[in-house]
Amino acid sequence: MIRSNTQLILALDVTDRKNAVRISKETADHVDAIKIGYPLVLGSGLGIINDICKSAPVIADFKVADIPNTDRLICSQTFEAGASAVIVHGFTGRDSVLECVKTAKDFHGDIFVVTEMSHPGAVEFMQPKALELASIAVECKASGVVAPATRPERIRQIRSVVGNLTIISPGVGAQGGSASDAIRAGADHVIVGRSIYGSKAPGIEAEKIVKEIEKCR
Ligand code: OMP
Repeated sequence: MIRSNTQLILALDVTDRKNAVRISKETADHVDAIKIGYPLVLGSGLGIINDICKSAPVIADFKVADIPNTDRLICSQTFEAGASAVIVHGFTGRDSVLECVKTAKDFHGDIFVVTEMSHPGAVEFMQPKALELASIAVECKASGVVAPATRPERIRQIRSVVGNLTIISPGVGAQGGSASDAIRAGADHVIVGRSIYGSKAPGIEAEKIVKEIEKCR
């Protein structure tokens, strides 16, 4: 389970193990979870999940998007390695998402389904289907969805579909979105990467974002 204290999730997209462990320790008190993905796992190996989860619950951002059997194998390897949650795509359809949710249950883990991504290209194919992807997450009983902090109005619309599912929202800082706007629009957590891990003092930077979020509560 990810925590629900600060509403901040760190996206730890560095590739070097030593650096990753240092940043995770410096930011641990300010984050509800640390999201890691291909950059760090390809750079440091799957064992990095176990290292990082000493500081905070780990969300594995593998954007799983395959046939159900392969999805099951990917999710079970990831939960076995110590992850608390896995991010999956919904465009592969209900059977694929359901298999991920079923696998997560065996490990008491969470699945987050991507709806509309935060980058400009997401308007081409994802935006027209985002609300349907959100409703697939609801039907499959996923724990939550990923929705774009770069478009707070879309977070509002996605919230109206997902009810009380957890919304985690990337795109703050380097991609132009604001933490407070995303939270006000209905996000439960914001995901922040470069603005934190790229700064000289990641702990202080994380604390600043948490204070910004606290002001809009
Ligand atoms: P920064 O742009 O550096 O703050 O990092 C954002 C993080 O969120 C990266 O790890 C992205 O891969 C991830 N992300 C998005 O930026 N947009 C999305 O729509 C979805 C994700 C994600 O699934 O986490």
